[in-house]
Amino acid sequence: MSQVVKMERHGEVAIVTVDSPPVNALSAAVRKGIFDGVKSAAADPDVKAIVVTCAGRTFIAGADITEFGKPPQQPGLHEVIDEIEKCPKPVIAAIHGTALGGGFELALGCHYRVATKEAKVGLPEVKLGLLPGAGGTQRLPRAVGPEMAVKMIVTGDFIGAPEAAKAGAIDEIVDNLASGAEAFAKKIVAEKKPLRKLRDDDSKLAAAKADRSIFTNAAAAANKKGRGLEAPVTAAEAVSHSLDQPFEQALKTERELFTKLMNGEQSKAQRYAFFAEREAAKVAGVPEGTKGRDVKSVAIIGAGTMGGGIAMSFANAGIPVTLIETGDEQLKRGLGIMQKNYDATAARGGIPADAPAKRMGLIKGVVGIENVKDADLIIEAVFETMAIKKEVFGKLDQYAKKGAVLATNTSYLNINEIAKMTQRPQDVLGMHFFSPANVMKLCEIVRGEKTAPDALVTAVNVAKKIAKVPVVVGVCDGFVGNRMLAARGKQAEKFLFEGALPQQVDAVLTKFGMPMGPFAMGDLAGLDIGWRSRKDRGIKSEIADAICEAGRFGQKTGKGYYKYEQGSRAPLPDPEIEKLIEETTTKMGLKRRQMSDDEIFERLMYPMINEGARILEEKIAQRPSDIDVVWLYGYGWPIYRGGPMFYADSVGLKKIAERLSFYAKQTNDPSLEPTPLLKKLADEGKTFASLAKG
Ligand code: T1G
Repeated sequence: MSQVVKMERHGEVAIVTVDSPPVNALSAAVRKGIFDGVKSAAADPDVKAIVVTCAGRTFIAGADITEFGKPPQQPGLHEVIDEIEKCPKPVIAAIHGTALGGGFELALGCHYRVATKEAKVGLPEVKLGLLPGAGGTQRLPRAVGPEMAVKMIVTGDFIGAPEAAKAGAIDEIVDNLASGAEAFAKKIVAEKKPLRKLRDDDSKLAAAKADRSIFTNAAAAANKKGRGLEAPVTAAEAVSHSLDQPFEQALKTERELFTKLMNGEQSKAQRYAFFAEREAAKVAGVPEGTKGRDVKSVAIIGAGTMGGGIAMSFANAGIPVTLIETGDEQLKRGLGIMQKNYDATAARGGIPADAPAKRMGLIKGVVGIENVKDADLIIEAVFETMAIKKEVFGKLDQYAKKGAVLATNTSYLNINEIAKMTQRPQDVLGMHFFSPANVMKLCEIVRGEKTAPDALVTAVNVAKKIAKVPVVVGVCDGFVGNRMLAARGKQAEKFLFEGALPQQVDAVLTKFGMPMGPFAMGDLAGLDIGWRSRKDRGIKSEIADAICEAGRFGQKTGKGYYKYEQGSRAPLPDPEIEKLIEETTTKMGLKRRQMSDDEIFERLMYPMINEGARILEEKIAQRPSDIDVVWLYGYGWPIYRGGPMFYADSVGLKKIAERLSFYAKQTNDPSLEPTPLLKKLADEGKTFASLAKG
């Protein structure tokens, strides 16, 4: 047998075991090992049944994504599944962990399936811009019915083994996988059960033949959730052919549709994003094998919007937190907002009805910072001024136990300054959550100049534990995300003086796939925040200031760059704003002009990419893909476009450098000139991705 697949005999049952860490992905070696194992067991006269199982933490978690784009190696997954399905002896899949993608498709090609209660199954290929390409679109509808199948395939959601058993995809839930699967195999043989093939069982399709709206509804729902994504709609189409094409032909159609997606731009970007997210959690520049500190108790300081959202993130992950405020009133208000949030989510079915009580039960509200004394991790989320943060960290130094990690949620203040308020700068770092903190997945882990490696690894581990996506960044104004956002915002601001209106600028980005443009974002966050900060720094911005002077702070006042109807968050263009812009620019003696969408797009996108290149030059980000992860999970960058640096490589750095130079001259703004790193890569015909290869 092969290195990664073993075959042994337990009496009349052959056990084919895949052992290919970390997730038993279907690499060429694994496929060959299973193929050979099943073939030789089928030929062995003493073998009456075959069990396919996996060592390690999970059943096969899918095709080996690292092999995509490389020349295919035989046997393909289809051949392996065909070998199993046509085997003259019953083949039973023994599932634990997460049987996903090609792994679940292989299990569906088996004659029977058993699983542990904790196991999960799913066809998440759409998350990679693909669809199940090894028969899943045809076997799953025959196992569970087309309606449940198309929903699972179009969303990529996993389901638990008990639910899958109830629906007909799993035959038995076993307590002990090895003995349970073997006993099940012996029972099948003893009872002379038929070699049941899903391809031959159309009984669950009949009901849906009359109602094909299940496919259009599933696709429409997916489209609503992931605007612009091709895979969900194509996957729904593939599943629908289970009703109108014979099995073999529908498999062929599935293959064609799969190949089209696999070779398309969207899947390349989504597969890149899959690995980029995992790469980001690997902290560069810490000694190999650095372990994180034990975190058994967490305290959060500040029950405001951010502190409350962070507390909810821990509670959502089932982790108890102590939430500390300076007074009962503030604490009560903060807990009240969380309770309201949970109740609203439960009311719309987002979480179980009993979840609000359970999760609020994990959040212990107390008054007084001395309550941090037992915490292993303390996250400060108080008012965003350096003076207050310094005061808090001075107290943390006094009350926190030795070895506690002291994290600030600041979105741009200097962590090194804050760390100086303590005798333990090695324990201080940033955990920059994005608002709303209980929803947004990104957490920028800000590394201070003295932050200890194990403190960093601790913060990364905790972020992953609360289902966040951690990215380690360096100290600078705005770290990675907000620094690039500021570069983009500076250009957007100029467009209003030059001739564009907020709605034109925002539409250019929403057409690209961003959830909203800079002006709608400003209205959402509140224009008064920027206004106050400009006044503190003595900076004038005539149009933005005039808008705030008119009391238009954005959604919170029903008017900002846009107007908002009562109870609606939809931004509506406001003629008042057009008038205000005209008047302000006329007073300034400016002549506005028609701006093209292309110019607006390039002058929003390329300065942002240029700032990303500066961030790499200054080593504020460890790798270009980290910058992409920040934008994918912190700002809703469309997953099918990979991230700003991935996108820049797809445009070509030469073109971007040329356009930046052009705009630098056209707008007399030397800061737009391509930064040396971008210029060098462009001149050498290289990509940002080439930096990651070292
Ligand atoms: N191929 C290659 N490597 C994979 C992999 C895969 N399918 N899945 C995970 N890894 C690596 C991952 O990069 C990381 O590596 C390590 O395993 C642990 O992953 C024909 C074509 C299984 C739920 O989409 O959802 O089948 O960083 O950090 O949080 O129709 O991994 O340690 O070096 O995510 O415990 C379909 C993708 C493929 C499943 C485990 N399958 N994987 O989560 O660990 S397409 C998927 C996951 C397909 C067929 C089609 C998760 C997980 P490293 P991790 P985790």
